[in-house]
Amino acid sequence: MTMKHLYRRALGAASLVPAVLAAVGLSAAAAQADEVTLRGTTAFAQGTTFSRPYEAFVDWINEKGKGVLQIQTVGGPEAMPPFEVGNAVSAGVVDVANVTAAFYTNILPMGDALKLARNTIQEQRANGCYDTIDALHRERIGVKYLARTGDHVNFHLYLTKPVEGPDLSGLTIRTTPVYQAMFEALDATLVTTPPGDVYTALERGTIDGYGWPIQGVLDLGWEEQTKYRVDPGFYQVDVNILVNQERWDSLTDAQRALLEEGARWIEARNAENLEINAAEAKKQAAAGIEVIALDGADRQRWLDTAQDAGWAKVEAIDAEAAAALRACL
Ligand code: 173
Repeated sequence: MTMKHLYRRALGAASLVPAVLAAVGLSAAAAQADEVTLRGTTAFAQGTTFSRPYEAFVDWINEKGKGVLQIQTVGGPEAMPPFEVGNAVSAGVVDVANVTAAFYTNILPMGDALKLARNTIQEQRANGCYDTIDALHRERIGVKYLARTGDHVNFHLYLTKPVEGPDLSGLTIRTTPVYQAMFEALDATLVTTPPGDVYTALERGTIDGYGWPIQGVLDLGWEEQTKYRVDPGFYQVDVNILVNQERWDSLTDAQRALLEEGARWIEARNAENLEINAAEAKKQAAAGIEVIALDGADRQRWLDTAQDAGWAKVEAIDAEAAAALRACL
């Protein structure tokens, strides 16, 4: 080998160095770019009852997902009206949403069935119902149904004046799609509002009561304007974590696995709701909210109307999907 050749070789090797460095640099950059940040929103005010599980989920993901995936909450109902959140995650305006199905019946009317569940999300995953619900979300609104919180939490009617029984005629009640079919069947006059408008409506006397779960009344300061809670509770809260489908499909297996693991983690915490419900009922009593406990035939009518009117509504929307859900919820 001549000096000239050696020189050429050395030069060649040397000229590889920048190329290697560039490649290393590139792959380091690529590894960093692998961490994606999803933009999230919550339909419930941050720091309040039905936002808290989502916030815990986000913290869990951001802790475990360093270098893999992060979620940044870009705002709550102050930034986006709650009834627009479903549209936003469907259209990809946000990547992740914490929202109850009642707030997106404008795009997925069948979502109204989720509150009719009498089992837990763990049971729904085991019996295939989760897959049916996920498919409905994917096919109809382009959204991955990631997680469900709210299991074990029932809804109630809260009032500023007493009732004798299940007949709600003469009362103007704030509603969402959750209570609509039931309260309509009991002859109430209904006004639909997001949670953020309830306090003012009570204060002004434009409503005589409102539907809301057992949890969260004191969180929102509504106990000041509330005299009665009607028992028993009915239905079961669904507050769902949704992911835009295209965004979901663009993620790596590791990123999707992280989100799925976070979903199971937050769903396992639904069990804590039993204790929280009892504590909330005590706090309501301490705040002066009296219980109107329906019993006997009144109680039966209350609960039967909830179930019958609730299912009739979703059966009218899509009989086939309703039958599939009724068999597994
Ligand atoms: O009353 C509501 O705003 C409502 O529909 C709801 C649903 C789930 C949790 C909390 C409230």
